[in-house]
Amino acid sequence: MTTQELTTQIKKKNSFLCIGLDVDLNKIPKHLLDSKDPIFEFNKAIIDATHHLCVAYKPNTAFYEAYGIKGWQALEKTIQYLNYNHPEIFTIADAKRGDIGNTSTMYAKAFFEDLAFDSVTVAPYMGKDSVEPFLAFKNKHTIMLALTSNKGAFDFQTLSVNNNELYKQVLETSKSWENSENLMYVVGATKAEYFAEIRKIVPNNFLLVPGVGAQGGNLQEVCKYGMSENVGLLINSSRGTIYASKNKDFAQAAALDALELQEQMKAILNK
Ligand code: OMP
Repeated sequence: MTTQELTTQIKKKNSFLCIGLDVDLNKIPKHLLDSKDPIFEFNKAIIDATHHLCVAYKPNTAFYEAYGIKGWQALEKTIQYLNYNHPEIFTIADAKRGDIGNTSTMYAKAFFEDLAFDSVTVAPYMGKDSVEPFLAFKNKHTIMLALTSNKGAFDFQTLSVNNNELYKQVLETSKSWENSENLMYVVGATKAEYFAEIRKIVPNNFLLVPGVGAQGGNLQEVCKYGMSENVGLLINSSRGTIYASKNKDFAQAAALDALELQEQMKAILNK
């Protein structure tokens, strides 16, 4: 999917919501545990109830890998269900990969070719040759960590390097990498006050913004400083949306939470 197609979807749906499919068997409604594939059944119900309100889904692979082969099969079924039924929806494998070049190529093949995700999250720590193998894939997107939503972001990401904060250096340096037009960046919603500075360096790239809902980030603030001409934001909500209810009405409750976020987004887009 191209970023142009993503922006078209955003305008059509009046939404830049990404729903995080972080499935924890301890948190899903008990009645689903009797089914053959509870993770997939949960995802399918959430997708069926919310697909008209969001433009992206982001399964975090940790929540699948934790359940071994069954978890990985549920991830595969989920992405196949999405690509077959909702090919216009942007898909993010939140895997935070990155390694020496030949290994990164295999990670990229796993997520872009085998599982057919539109994008994957990548850590920048190992530098250019660890990220460029992901960027080599046409019409696929590499979402690199810039300034993350957690407290530990201040351990390294804001340290001064060459009189520049490290996360800013990451943004600046990565702009010169081959196929850098395929880059998006992760910036936490809990760091709203940093968005204006970030937009000076990357005015047009899409930013994946996790941290609203359960982590307390503020949607209005993020949009005020982070929105670009082509919108340029994907705001993620995982726990706050998918676990809105623990009961049989979980999918309707997720849809209500998503609707609330989408209505806020619509108001912002139409301002
Ligand atoms: P909730 O806090 O439940 O909405 O989930 C946030 C999701 O975004 C989880 O899958 C996190 O792993 C992920 N995430 C962050 O919370 N903070 C970041 O800085 C980066 C990510 C991410 O890359 O998506």
